[in-house]
Amino acid sequence: MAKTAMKSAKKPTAKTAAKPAKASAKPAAKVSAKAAAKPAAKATAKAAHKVKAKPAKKPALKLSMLKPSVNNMTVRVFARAAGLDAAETDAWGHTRSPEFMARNPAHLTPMIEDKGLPRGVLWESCAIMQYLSNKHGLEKFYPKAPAKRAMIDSAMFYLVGTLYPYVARATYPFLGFPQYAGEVGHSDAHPDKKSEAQKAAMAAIAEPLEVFHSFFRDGKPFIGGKNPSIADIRLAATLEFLAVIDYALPKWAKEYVAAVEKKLGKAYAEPAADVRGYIAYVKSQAKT
Ligand SMILES: N[C@@H](CCC(=O)N[C@@H](CS)C(=O)NCC(=O)O)C(=O)O
Repeated sequence: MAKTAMKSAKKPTAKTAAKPAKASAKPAAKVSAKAAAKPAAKATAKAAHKVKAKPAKKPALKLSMLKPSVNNMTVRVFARAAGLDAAETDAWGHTRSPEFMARNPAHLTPMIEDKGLPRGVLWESCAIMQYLSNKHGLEKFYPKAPAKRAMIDSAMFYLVGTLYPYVARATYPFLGFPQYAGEVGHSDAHPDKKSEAQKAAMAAIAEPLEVFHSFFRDGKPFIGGKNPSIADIRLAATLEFLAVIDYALPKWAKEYVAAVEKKLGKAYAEPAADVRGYIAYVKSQAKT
């Protein structure tokens, strides 16, 4: 993964190296007309300076991600919706490589790289969205007022700490993702026991889901109010996984995900297509 990231970082440098050759050819012609007034060496230096003034546009943000993951989809949607220029590196199969682990011992994606961070990298989808919102003053997604912000934080912590573990236990066996150590799904228990545990997790989803609706949305279109906040991006993305088990989402939840997608447009649809495509693939494999 680190190698891939380095490769993509090197590309613009190669392009940049090609451009000055062209650019310096043009000013050279102009230079000959003015040669009497200015020495060629000075003119060439000026031309080189002109080229330097237009550096190749570098992506502001490096994001290591896995396309089928809703944790990753969350940050991919957010980066697009917030207009942040993110260079995505597909970390599939690389998260436990020595290069990746040296930077991120938790081997988790999404992961961003940013010079301002004390350790250079940051993982955890919600922490990434909070950091980027703070850094770029994106109050539309993450309000500054303490009470409003606290509700967004509460919704996200509740999602990561309560809803997501149920979603993972219910869907990971079908997604082909490894389950968490210490859980029935991860053990060598009889398949009937694993199926029982999966069904129990699936049944447990309804309660926290309803809490998002009745408590956090509280009659508003989104947890954030009129517009989707980072908590809404996190929730809508999470619900995408439930399609793999044909979970019967309540009407409000279907309309809610559709509303988040409508508001965010391509910013949502593009990363969602990767998750949906993976689910469609997994389901097609299960049928054969
Ligand atoms: N709570 C974390 C979960 C991150 C996570 O579980 N990432 C998984 C993909 S869904 C991962 O990168 N796994 C790769 C590995 O453990 O090697 C978040 O919201 O970012």
